[in-house]
Amino acid sequence: MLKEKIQTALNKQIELEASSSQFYLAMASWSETIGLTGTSMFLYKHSDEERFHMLKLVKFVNERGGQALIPHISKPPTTFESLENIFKLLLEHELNVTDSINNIVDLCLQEKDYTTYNFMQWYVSEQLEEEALARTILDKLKLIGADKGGLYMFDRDLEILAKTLIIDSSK
Ligand code: OFO
Repeated sequence: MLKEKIQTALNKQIELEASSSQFYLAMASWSETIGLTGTSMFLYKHSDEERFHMLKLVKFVNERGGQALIPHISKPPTTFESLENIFKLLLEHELNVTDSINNIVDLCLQEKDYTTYNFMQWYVSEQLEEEALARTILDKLKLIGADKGGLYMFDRDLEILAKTLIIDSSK
């Protein structure tokens, strides 16, 4: 049985993952409207991944005898300043998510809930990958600057990357 404090923290995380999914979906849609096909494919995939992160938590909470709460999500932005702005916001958001996951891991240790502690390790590794990817993308965008040819190549690279991203629901 899940302790109340752990359940509350996991339900907050469900909300955060759901809001990540909506946020990246808004970014994907905006990118698509300005012709950045590869970037939008990558962000649609990222949004799906976040939904999967949310679902994994929902199932875990319910399997442990708790009750997962499906949250109400506030409306994400409809436009963004630039491509660089998108990935800056994405990295900032991921850093918040990492803090939140680290807080849950701390709480698990305080409450001696080693099952949830083990379960959360998957999210710890996932955050490491997501932060690294967002930083790499931002570095590339800084290098490209205002170069239109570079931007075209960047968008094509993200299309290729999006095609290789597999959401492994068996993990
Ligand atoms: Fe769920 O990893 Fe990003 O937010």
